[in-house]
Amino acid sequence: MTTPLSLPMTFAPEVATARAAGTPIVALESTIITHGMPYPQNVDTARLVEADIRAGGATPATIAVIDGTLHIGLTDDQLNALGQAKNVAKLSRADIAACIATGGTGATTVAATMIAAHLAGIKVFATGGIGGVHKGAETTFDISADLHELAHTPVTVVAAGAKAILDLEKTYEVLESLGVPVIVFGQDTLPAFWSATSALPAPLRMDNAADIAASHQMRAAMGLPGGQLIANPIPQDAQIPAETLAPIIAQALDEAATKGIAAKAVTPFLLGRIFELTDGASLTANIALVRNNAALAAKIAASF
Ligand code: PSU
Repeated sequence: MTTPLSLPMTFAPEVATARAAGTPIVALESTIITHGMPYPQNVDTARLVEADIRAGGATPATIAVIDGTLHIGLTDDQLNALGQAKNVAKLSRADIAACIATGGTGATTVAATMIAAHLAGIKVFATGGIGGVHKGAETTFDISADLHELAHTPVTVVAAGAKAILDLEKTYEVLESLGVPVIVFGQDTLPAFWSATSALPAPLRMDNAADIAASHQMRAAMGLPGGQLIANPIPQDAQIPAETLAPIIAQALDEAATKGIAAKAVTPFLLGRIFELTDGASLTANIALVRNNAALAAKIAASF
């Protein structure tokens, strides 16, 4: 007989307090820190986003695996160390258990953060943009595990839509096939990450946090598995118009293809090149949109 293993999961002090008091908690991912933004802006942003959630009346819980323990909420020292660590694994559904079992350290993507948030009883999670169907997926089959996770795990994910480096039409087509509600906040078109709008119509639209929380609860009441994607447009004054970005994204994609960048390395490579090609403007917009998502997520968490 083998002894069942228990999950090493630990809560940061402020998260433990919020759980005991039953006050709202918002989960945050850590791949955006380790693979999505350069140091030191990554750590600065993580701190700002946590502060935004506190200002919105909720408690932030940044999630990561450190030395084989699943952390729900990080101390400032842990956040700072993760932001500077080299060769941190980028964990998704396929590899998070292996990382914990072998005592590893890794940052959680949207998919892995949803799994961890659900284990910790957290219903709302804020990030920048979800992964999705990559351009050229008809030959590479590169489709983010984030999409299937949204179909499986009952967490409401607040993002500025899918990242604009992706094939947005195919991404939303797959989400529809998987039965994932895509709710645009406050407008009739889907946002496109760094840009507030796109040519794609909003599958669903809601204008207040209470409706979003109610729709999450109604899915549970109906026994429907999975979460919801809340597509929250970047504020107008912080956006980069899609026309400005299109040639830059095309150049970054060309370079990725020429260099043979594949699998988990694609998204970090593209984000890094777009940062360079926009002289940092893409990062400024990314920070603004994550903070905007954190503020909405706090309101949704408070509505539960
Ligand atoms: N949001 C951002 N920057 C990021 C991410 C989200 O603003 O880097 C991360 C998330 O962790 C998401 C991942 O799950 O990018 C998508 O990676 P991939 O395309 O390899 O699935």
